[in-house]
Amino acid sequence: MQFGVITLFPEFVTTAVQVGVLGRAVAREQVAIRAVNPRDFADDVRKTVDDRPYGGGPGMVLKVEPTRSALRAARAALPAGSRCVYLGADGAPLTQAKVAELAALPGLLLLAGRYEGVDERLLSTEVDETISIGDYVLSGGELPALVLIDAIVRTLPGVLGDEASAQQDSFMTGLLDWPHYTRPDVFEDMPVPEVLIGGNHEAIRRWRLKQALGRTWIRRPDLLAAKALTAEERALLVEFRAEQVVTDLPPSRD
Ligand code: 4GX
Repeated sequence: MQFGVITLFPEFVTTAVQVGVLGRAVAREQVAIRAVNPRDFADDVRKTVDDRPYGGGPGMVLKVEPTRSALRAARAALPAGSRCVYLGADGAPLTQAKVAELAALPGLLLLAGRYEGVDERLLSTEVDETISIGDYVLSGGELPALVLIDAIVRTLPGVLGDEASAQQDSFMTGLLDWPHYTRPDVFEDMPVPEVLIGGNHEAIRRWRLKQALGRTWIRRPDLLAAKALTAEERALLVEFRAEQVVTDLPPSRD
């Protein structure tokens, strides 16, 4: 898959994508990520990319002409059927379903804004959709673009090993992950749950499913409400809730 990123900080993007799973996918040429700077398309001697907002107010707005030239130069290098996304807090929330949808494309052109935003005429003519990575304010769209690239690339076939790609199913099920443990079997009086040491794979599967259901019930009831549970899952959640009530009680005095 090929990505183009329009950014005033190309080194930020090209450096970040050299690390970890993403960096390995780039090194193996499973993905290509190219950053294009609107400043390289500014035609005046000062290399102007921003200007004051019509109507007044604080801050600056990214200009149409150099940004559109950068977009078009990047688009020319992407395969036919690629899509253009603007990253902004006013976009549709990013979900794993949206990640899966975009991962099926041959290429993605990402516009990372700075300042108070981008001239609306650029968004209305060149951008297919706006995506938000969450309800908080950042100082630019580069981190959201990197979040989107990372989330997409790790779903591409051959990028993660078999073990890790099975793990990724966890979010696809609509449940949070279960707790994980490694050696030592006792750390500062805290033992690893007995069932994980026993080697009874069916008991371990049930324990993990129960913990995932319980955690989702406690931490993200909204996710659980959206999920249709099997009879086994309902029974495990009933068990988890029964155990919670008991452990939440103060210790007995007799
Ligand atoms: N999820 N930002 C966009 C520039 C901007 C400012 C105002 C439009 C209007 C963000 C987020 C995010 C910071 C990207 C401001 N664009 N992007 N940028 N949250 O906060 O995606």
